[in-house]
Formats: sequence, structure tokens, C-alpha cells
Amino acid sequence: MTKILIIYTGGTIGMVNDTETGTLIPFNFKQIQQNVPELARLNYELEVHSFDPIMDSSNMHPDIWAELAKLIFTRYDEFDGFVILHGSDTMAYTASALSFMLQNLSKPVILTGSQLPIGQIRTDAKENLITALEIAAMKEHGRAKVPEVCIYFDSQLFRGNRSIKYNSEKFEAFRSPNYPILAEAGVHLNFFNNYILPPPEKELQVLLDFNSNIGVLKMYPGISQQAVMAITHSPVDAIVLETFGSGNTTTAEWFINCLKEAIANGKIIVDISQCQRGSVELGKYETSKQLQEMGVVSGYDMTFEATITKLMYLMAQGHSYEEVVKLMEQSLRGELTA
Ligand code: ASN
Repeated sequence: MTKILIIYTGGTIGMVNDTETGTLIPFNFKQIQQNVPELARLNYELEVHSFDPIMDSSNMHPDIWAELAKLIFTRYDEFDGFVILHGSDTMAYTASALSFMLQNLSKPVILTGSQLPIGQIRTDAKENLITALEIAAMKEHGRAKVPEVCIYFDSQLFRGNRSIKYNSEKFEAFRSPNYPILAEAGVHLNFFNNYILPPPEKELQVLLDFNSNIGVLKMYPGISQQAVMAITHSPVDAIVLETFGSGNTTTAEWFINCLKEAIANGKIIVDISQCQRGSVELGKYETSKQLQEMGVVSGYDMTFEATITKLMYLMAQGHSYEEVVKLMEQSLRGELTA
């Protein structure tokens, strides 16, 4: 019988209203099970692993990503697939981080959650959970249909490291702005095989370390030298530079000098666009030429979530500066199109 491990980390899916404060707080998995009697009707063997404490995903942390990856790694051979119940707020970060940590993944790791708690009548949790389990169990020619870290939400399956939470209110909470969806659930579960990663040749490897000493510098017209220097002069190891359009910034001399100085001091600067769709093209405009010349790294069409977790991951693997730069510009798990 197909075996799935459900890993419960928290999130709205399992939340209840705190009677004292009136706020939503995470609650145990038992009440999820009570609210979805359909689970017993699925033809799979399910095991549940609850994290302690369960949390609102705004409290997510790289240490917990490491716990998650370790758990999947140690129990990998026992299960056909893994479903992680997770708050939607930082689900795209966790999915991105896991995609980098789990190298040569050949089984599905599907993250899901909901916008309304499972105990509420109009909840979106049941469909999300049941279909995520079906996807995690799906096989073709004896191999997993989706050997990737994915997010399943509101009838759509996304590559995890291509996803963003784009809506805090609609059931359609996620999008994958620069990559097609991997599957769609309607009357049938339709998979778009051309977009799904091929199964790996090698054995699963897990890498658990992160370096989260990263600054973020978002461009806006009129940004002050002081505001820029607060990041470029700070003791961070890398900077994610959120630029205009296809990777452009002001050409003001003081700004260019701040970035040059940061690079000279060993900081890696990665350029990603504030636009959700499209790619960074360094050197296309005069306003990105100097960035290219000084060694700013192109993040191409990566999401912010993939960029920051990839940096955290690569900077903790003992690579040289040049290696991190090279790997940032390559697709490691389908996270970018160069
Ligand atoms: N605050 C919640 C969380 O991320 C939001 C949700 O799950 N819909 O844990």
C-alpha cells in the first residue's frame, strides 16, 4: 500500500480562535483529522509527524527547515511521498529552501495549507489536503509522478522554488509568475509532464546548513545615500538588490561607489527585479551596465524567496566567492531560466 508521511508544522489549516485574545492560533493535528473523515477513506497508509511547537509560519526559521529536511531524509525509504502542512505566509520560502537542501530528490514533497481553518464551513483546507495527498501518492511506471518540492494550493501545483504568496485573502494564494504550473486539479488531475523535473540519476543527499547573514536593498526613486550605506556598510555577507525592470538602478556616482565598495569587501550582490514577471538582463540598459561590469550577479527570473534561500544555502557549503557567484547564475533545481 502507498505510504505517505504527513508532516504538520502549523499554519491556518489547523488553527482555532483563541477565546481570550480572539486571534487565530495553531492547534493540534487531531482536530484536522476529526474535520476530514475522508482521510480514512483514502487507500493509503498515512502516518503523521507533528512538529513541536506547531507554529504560525511567520515564525519559520532555517533551523526548522533543517529539521524538516532531516526528517524527510531519515524516513525517505519508508514512504512513497511527503505532504507538509505549513502556513501559507512563508510556505514559498520553506519550499524553496527544501528544494535546495534535498539534492537528487526522487519522491514528491508537497507543501500545502489553507486560507481558512479546517474547522470552518467554507474552508479550502480539505480540498488542498486531500489533493496534495493524491499527488504525493501518484506514480507512473513505478516512479513518482512529481519528484520535486512543490506547493499545492487552490487546484494548482507549483514548483516550490518558483512560487510566491501573492494574495492574503483569496483561496488562490499562490502564483508561479515565471514558470508554468505543473498540474491542475479539476474533474481530472492533469499533469503537464514537460514542465516537471526528470527523476535524478543519483542518490538523495541532504545539506542542512544555512548562512542567513544577508541584507536586502530595495531600490526606489530618491533613495538616500544613508539608507543605501546602512546595508552596503553593514556586516552582511551578501545583498539581494531589488531593482527596477530588467535589473536597473540609478547611475548616481555615490550609489555605484557604494556597491563597488561592498563587492571589494567580499559581499556578493545579487540583482533581482521588483517586477514579478520577466528576467534581469544585465547590460541591456545603460542603467545596469555598471552593475554588470563591477560583478553584480544576475538573479535572472528568480523569485525573492528562491534567491535568498539559495544564497543562504550556497554560502554555507564552504564554496569560494567565485563558486557561489557561478552557482547563483545556474539553475540547480529548476529555480531560474538563464
Ligand atoms: N499566518 C498563517 C501562517 O502562515 C497564514 C496561513 O496559513 N494562511 O501560518
